[in-house]
Amino acid sequence: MKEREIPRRQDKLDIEKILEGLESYRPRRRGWAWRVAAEGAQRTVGEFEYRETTAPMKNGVPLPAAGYFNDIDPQPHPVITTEIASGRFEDDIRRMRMAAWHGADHLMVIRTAGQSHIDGLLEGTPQGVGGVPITRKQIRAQRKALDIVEDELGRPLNYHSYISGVAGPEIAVLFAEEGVNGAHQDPQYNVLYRNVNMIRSFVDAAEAKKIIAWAGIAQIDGAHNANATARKAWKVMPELIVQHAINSLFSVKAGVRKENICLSTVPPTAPPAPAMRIDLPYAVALRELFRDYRMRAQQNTKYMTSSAREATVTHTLNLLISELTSADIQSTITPDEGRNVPWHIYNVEGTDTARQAFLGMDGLKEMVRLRRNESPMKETVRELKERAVLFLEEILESGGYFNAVEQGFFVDSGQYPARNGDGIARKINGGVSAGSVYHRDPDYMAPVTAHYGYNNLEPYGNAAREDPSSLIDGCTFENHDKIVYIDELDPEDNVHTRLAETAELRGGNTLKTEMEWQGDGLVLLTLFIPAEQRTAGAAAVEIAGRMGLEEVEVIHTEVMQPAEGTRVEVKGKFNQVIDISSLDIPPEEEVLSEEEIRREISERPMKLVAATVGEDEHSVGLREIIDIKHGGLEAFGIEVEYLGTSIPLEKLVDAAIELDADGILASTIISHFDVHYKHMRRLHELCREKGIRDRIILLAGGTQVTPELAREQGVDRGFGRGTKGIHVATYLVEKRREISDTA
Ligand code: Z97
Repeated sequence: MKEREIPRRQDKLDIEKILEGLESYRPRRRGWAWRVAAEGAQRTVGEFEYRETTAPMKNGVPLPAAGYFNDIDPQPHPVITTEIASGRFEDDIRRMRMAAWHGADHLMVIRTAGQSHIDGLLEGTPQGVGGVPITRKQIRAQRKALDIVEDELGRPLNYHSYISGVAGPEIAVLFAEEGVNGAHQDPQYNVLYRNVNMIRSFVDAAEAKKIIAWAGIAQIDGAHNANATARKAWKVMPELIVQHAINSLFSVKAGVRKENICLSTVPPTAPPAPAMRIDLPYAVALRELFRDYRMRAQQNTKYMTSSAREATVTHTLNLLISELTSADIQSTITPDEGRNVPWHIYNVEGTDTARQAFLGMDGLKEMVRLRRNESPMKETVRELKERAVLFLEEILESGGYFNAVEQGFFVDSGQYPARNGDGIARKINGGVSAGSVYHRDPDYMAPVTAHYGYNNLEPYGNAAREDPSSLIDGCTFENHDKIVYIDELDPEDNVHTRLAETAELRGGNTLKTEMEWQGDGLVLLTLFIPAEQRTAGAAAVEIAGRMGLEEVEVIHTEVMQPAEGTRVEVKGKFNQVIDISSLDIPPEEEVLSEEEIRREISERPMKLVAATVGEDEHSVGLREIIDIKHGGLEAFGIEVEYLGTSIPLEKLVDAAIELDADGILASTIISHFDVHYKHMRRLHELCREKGIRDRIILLAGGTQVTPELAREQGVDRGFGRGTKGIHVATYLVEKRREISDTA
């Protein structure tokens, strides 16, 4: 495979190949990419005209119900985010591809341990040190993989991580060098949640933002962390607005374009709270105050438990707010955050929930209008804005932001102007790296492309003033060759040793179930146990153990009724490897499209006679195959004369002759002494005796019918368990074509 050859849809990404030559890999673009609105013909997808869709993808996995609409895969307007960080970047690469095929175009790498706590770049750090710190190798491998997936999909994919902590500016440089497209950057996050000194944080942020501006990186702020941290998230709404304002304006002053500044907003509450009544006016107030900026809406994960169903409903209601207030980026996290199972499937589910909801709501705003200037929206929005403005004024009165933080203004559980005195207070001269900010010397000069503040370029001439990095023939931003690439240093814990352990599983001959990491053996089991919650949990663990699962843990219980029973979900490990050659893989049944069958039948009508034969009164299965309601033969325009139950074979054949039918459909459920196969043989013989066998199609169906054995009896085709109308219709159409061709 050449460096960026597009894999075929049936081929896996070759991780080893991606890791090859990383030292010389160059990102091919910089900066954030928004989706491109669908215009003109692109707005019609299949039978539908959309209002808010974006350019289609060349590949993808359509939503499950798309099968009813010719597998259409329209793409909604907002960028869709998924957060991925299993701790093994090589496994995350595969997950990114899966999520991207489902429509995620913002792949966010989150880390399990605070990068903010690390005070430098860890170039050669293997997985496992302090969680998952960011390394150049990890970023480069993932960006390279995403470049390949971009080509497959024909749409840009945004790669994202955090610029925080005392190594923030260095990380910003790393991101600019490696083609990272989006980043969280907000000094308030450092101060409040990571206790990094506030002066240092704001100075670092100035530098980081300057680089963000140069690299066209989209910035996401950290205001939402206040509603994740506050005891009552809906109380901090005025403060959230203030935090957004501080970081946004700071970024503008550092040169970031407003369309790259994305406010991170989360609907503050969730049902059973009256969420829409509280969250919608908040979203409206925010968007009005920050009209020129972009909104990155996140789902509420504070008020979720381990019920994936409940989380999905909250997520969907959040999506309604995003639709009504035109969010630009929709973050999906995973509905499984509450169960701490950040598995592949949930990234895909979260992405699909967003895609499905947005598509379903396409054009909603044409019909439903927010009653913005009527009560109660009018007053609520106004009140929120006023509280935020008063908050800002009080910050000024108290001597500015640093003093306000010192006095514990932020993340207080009272709704401003109320204060409960439980805010996060930090000392101006305290925290990590306090006292580490110095004035630049008069002769200070840095020959770099993007730099904040004093740089004493006067003595170096005009060219240097325009472009200081020209003094050194370009810094690493212009000249990628100047980057020193350091590979992983740990001989034991590195990607190659990890991949060696799973080499067998990637060879194509064996399989092991997986949720997070190749070969992890993880499975999820859902059970209903007719017992109260604690007993049910213990029973579920016992049952899973007896089924052969190891390391079993309950991840969710839900009371159905306190005494009658409990729904339990357990995870466990199934540590066996399956040999693919030992599997009995049924051949794929190919069906014609519904349209093709309908067209053919309308051009050339088809008639069948049908009955259950012999002494057989079981008619439900046959009726389902015939019935229009469940996609039976009638739905395709095939005329079926249903003769009833327990019909003698002679009568069936005579009726076929009389009606000049194209085929006979005999249903036979009873199978004692192989009576069903005997009936089939007799049917075939009768048709021969009456001289119609060569022009009639004989079909036999039933739960015990094996297609091969049916054919041995002389009928054209047998249909067993699981047959649907479309299977029979496909066969009929194809068989009739075959008869016509040979006639
Ligand atoms: C999100 N679901 O998407 P550390 N800077 C800011 C942050 O908000 C965060 C960090 C840095 C969430 C992800 C919350 N955000 C989690 C403004 C974290 C990360 O380097 O891990 O300490 O910081 O926003």
